[in-house]
Amino acid sequence: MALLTPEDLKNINRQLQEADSAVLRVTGLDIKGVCKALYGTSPCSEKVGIVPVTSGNGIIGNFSASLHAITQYFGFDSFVTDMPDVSGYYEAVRNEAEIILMADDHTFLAHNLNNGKIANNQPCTGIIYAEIISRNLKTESKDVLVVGLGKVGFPGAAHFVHKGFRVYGYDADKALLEKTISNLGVIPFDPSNPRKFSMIFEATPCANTIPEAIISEDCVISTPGIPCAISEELRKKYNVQLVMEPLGIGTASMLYSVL
Ligand code: NAI
Ligand code: 2YC
Ligand code: MG
Repeated sequence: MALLTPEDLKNINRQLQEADSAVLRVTGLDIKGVCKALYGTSPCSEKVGIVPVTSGNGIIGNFSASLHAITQYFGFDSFVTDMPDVSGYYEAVRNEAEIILMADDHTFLAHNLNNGKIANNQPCTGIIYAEIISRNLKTESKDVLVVGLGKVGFPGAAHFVHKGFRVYGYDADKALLEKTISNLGVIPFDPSNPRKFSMIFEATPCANTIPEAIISEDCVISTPGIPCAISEELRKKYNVQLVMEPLGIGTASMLYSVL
């Protein structure tokens, strides 16, 4: 699994504010508005306990601090436990956390102890980034290209299908592309026979996965993928609206989904 680095998370508040502005330009709503429209919920200062986890590759610098900043940004009352792991979980519950946020190298979860609801970052991220671009005010088109059909991309593609979009899909892993075609009825995109798209969703751990031949003028690219799917040069050349942020939008989706 592609792990975040402390570098990815530097200046998380600025990254979040810039992403919020991009979401507002594309959809007419801010991130809170999109989450409310998607889940029908709104935060009311719920107490969130953030528990650092030392397993696997261990604690990632800036990760818990970023979650603290993100939860505050979205209107939650949050704290990071002093202890990690089991002791940290115990500390969170004893300090009256209503929602637990914690991540090992494979799963990042939000668990609401009051209503029992639980969320996983990967599908929640795919769904929210798909919802954002599905609300693109700039085009009537219902065609969307999804690049990367893994743990984030597949749920994103499924969300587009559910919302009635014509979904073109591509993944370097042919087996995964075949699975998505048979399960979701996605149209296979052939990179050797490119066409222009005004909406592209990307969720891969690779850079520059979106070729110039498919980028239309004023294209919207919604991408949780790290590193960025297009170069700064191409972004400027086609005036691309880029919705991209390393952790906060996906975390907001998790939290709104368990309220
Ligand atoms: P995954 O490994 O499950 O899926 C990635 C997919 O991309 C794979 O199926 C792989 O075959 C495909 N792929 C790789 N290179 C490709 C290329 N050049 N062209 C087409 N497909 C290609 O990974 P997952 O969990 O879906 O995460 C995807 C990315 O999203 C990772 O970079 C991860 O760090 C990032 N991520 C970002 C979040 C955020 O909030 N911004 C939250 C969760 C994940
Ligand atoms: O600091 C800690 O508590 C670490 N155990 C956190 C590990 C997070 C691992 N996951 C990631 O790096 C991210 C996901 C949250 C989204 C994409 N990769
Ligand atoms: Mg995000």
